[in-house]
Formats: sequence, structure tokens, C-alpha cells
Amino acid sequence: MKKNDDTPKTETASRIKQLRKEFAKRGLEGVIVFDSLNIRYLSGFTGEFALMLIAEKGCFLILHHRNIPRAERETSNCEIIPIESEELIHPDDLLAKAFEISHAHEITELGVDPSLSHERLLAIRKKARPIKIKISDCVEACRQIKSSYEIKMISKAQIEAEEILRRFINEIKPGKSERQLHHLLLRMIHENELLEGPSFLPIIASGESGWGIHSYYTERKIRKNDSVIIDMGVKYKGYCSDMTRTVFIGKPTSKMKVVYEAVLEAQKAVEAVVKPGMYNHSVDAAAREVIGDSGFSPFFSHGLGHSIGMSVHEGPYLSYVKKREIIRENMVFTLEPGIYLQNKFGVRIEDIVALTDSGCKNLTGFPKEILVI
Ligand SMILES: [Mn+2]
Repeated sequence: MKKNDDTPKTETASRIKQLRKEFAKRGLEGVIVFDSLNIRYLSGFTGEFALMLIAEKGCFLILHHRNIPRAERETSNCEIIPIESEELIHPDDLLAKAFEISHAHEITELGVDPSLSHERLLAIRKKARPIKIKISDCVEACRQIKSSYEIKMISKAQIEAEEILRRFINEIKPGKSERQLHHLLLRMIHENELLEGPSFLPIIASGESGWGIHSYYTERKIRKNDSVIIDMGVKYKGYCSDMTRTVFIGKPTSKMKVVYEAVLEAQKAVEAVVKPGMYNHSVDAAAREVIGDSGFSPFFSHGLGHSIGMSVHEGPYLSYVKKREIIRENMVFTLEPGIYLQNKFGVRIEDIVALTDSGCKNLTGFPKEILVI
């Protein structure tokens, strides 16, 4: 069978190296990884019923033995440790193996994913004794900073999404419902054989449903003079894209034009100022200021953006409510200001950008000037 090259060997090697630095910084001797995206990030493995133990020496992928073919095809830089059983195994069986290896390595303190429930954490702590277990975000810290390979994969996902959006826009016509368009767009994403699928369910929000929060679609039929928000993303080799465009069916009203221009101006302004070293909330503030100048402050009712990578929404968030964090070179963010007028319409424009040493590189090529169809 052909070796799956979705995650190159050099990538997993440098990610594991970086992870070791991160856990050492936190005074840990290793980490246990449960989260399936974190496992894919560190090993290339895309299956379930697995966990990883990464120690100072040794990197182990512990899994059900029916996972062996997949693991051999997909992974690099880790030792595959199968649990032999003809039945489905309990996650605790994987864990027991991880502790057995940890004891052999004389490990006294391990980190675990922050996504574990409190209940589960307590149970794991009990089983781990005398090894101490600490919640640790070291894999997340690694994932925040993208390698040039990862930025390339996100760009490639975006290129494929744009090709789909270009064709999809021709299908938006009065009389078609948001539901029909949503399912059509989903089908177009699934038909692209390069892609793993959508990175989230596409949002089609026309006219007054554009004011609503993240409804994927309603039964509303597209009408002449509607604005239509299309928010879509795809997944390529494990990496997500995300983009939003708002198009108009027939000539927009002057109010629609004013709103559109205000969103576009905010989007472009923030793209021009965002750079490493800024606080996440001040990037959000830069967009909010432009929208405020146009008099629409109360109607930009969500954060400016989020990081994107193997998951479509990840930290740090460009928001005024989330934890304050400094943004750094090679982080990848969405910049997605919007204005939503109750019972009327909504406009959102979203691009993804990668932070360079002095600014950002826009990974979105789709035009964002007003589009009337
Ligand atoms: Mn987004």
C-alpha cells in the first residue's frame, strides 16, 4: 500500500521537537495526548481509539491493533504500540499502557490535554499515581505557530474553496431556498476529490436571515434585492479554510451599499495594521473603530476573528472578550467584520491572513468588491 504522505516526516519531527521544548518549559517530563486533532498533528494518524505519550526520549502511539494498518500508512517519528484485543477496548486500556511506559521511563510528572472534562481528569489522576498529572496546553501552543508547510496547506484549502465559490455563485437565483443552496454548496465541496470535506457546515443567510447568528440555512427563498451571506470552508490534508462573501441579488439599495462599504473598509483597514506583537483585542478594536466611524458600532456584534489551522476555530481569538494574548509571526487568523441590521439584512466579509515579521499576507484571493448578481 502506498505510504500516505499527508503529514511529511520532517513536519512530525519538528513538531515533536517543539513539543518537548514546550513541556520542558512547564517543568514536565512528558505529555499524554487524547485529542484526535492533536494526535494527527504530532503523528499523522487520522484514526480513533488511540493516544500518544511523548516523553523526553521516545514518542509512542498507543492504539487498538485494528488500527495498525492505518498507523503504518500514515505515521512517522513515533513507535506504534498496539493493544491486542478482538473486542473494542476501553480508553483506560490505552492509558494503562501509557502509564506502564511512563513508569519504565521513571517519569514523575505528565501533562494532559486541557480539553479533558474535570471528571475524567480526576479519574486519570487516580489511575496515574504516583505519577502527577497536570493540565497543559503545550500541544496547543505548538499548533498556534504554523510552519511554512502548514500555511501552504491552508492556502491550498482556500484555493480549492474559491474555485467552488466561483461556480456556486452562478447558482444563486431568486426562488431557490437557502436550504437548497446550502445542500448544493455542500455537495460541491464533497465532489472535490482533493478535499476531505467541509471544515464546517456552510452558512447561507439571505435578506433578514442575515441578521441571525450562524444559522446554516432557513427555508427562506432568495428574492430580488436580497443580500446573501455565504460563509464556507473546506479541509485539505487536515487543514481548514474559512471565507465569507456577501453578494447582492440585483441592484443593492443605498443603505446596503453604505453598510457593505463600511464592512469592507474595516476589513481592509485591519489587514493593513495587523502585525506580530499586537494584543488580540487591539486588532479587534482597529476594525471596530472603522465601523464606529461609519455609525454602525452596535451592529458589529461578534469578535473580529479566530485562528485557523487543523481546526476551523482555534486560539488565539481576535476578540474583545477572550483572554488577552499577544499575536505572533506565523499565526493564521480570519479577519471577518460584519454589520447586521435587525429584520433587514447582514453583511460580512472574511479573509484569512498569515502574520509575517512585519504585517500579514492575505491567503484569500477571492475579490471582495461589491458583487451584484
Ligand atoms: Mn470564520
